[in-house]
Amino acid sequence: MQIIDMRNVTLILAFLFVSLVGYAQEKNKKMTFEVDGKCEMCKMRIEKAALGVKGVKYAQWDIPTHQLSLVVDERKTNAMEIKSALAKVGHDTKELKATQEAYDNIHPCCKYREDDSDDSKKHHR
Ligand SMILES: [Cu+2]
Repeated sequence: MQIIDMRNVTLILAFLFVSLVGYAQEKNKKMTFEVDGKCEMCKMRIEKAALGVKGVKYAQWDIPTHQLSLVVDERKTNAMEIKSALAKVGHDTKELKATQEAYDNIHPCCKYREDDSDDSKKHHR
């Protein structure tokens, strides 16, 4: 039996440290957040905008729940960057609202803001 060399211990510790740092910045980090939208067109626009951000590997927006599920490389991007890309194409998130100009550019059927306001009156005849 050999006594463990201190250099090996140092190597092991260094390896553990690197793994921990690697863990904090995940290559395939899953995240989910809410994005405002309404329909199939919104879905395409939201997913396209998210995937257009460098480091986003997977994006799927669910129409009924408004949840955007992502897989991102945390070393390349972060949630805020993705949210600003979404705001640019006219979609709101809790932290970041699209400008009126960006919102005006989305298709009329996608006007989710009006839909969220009390539209019960509009439907009364
Ligand atoms: Cu839409």
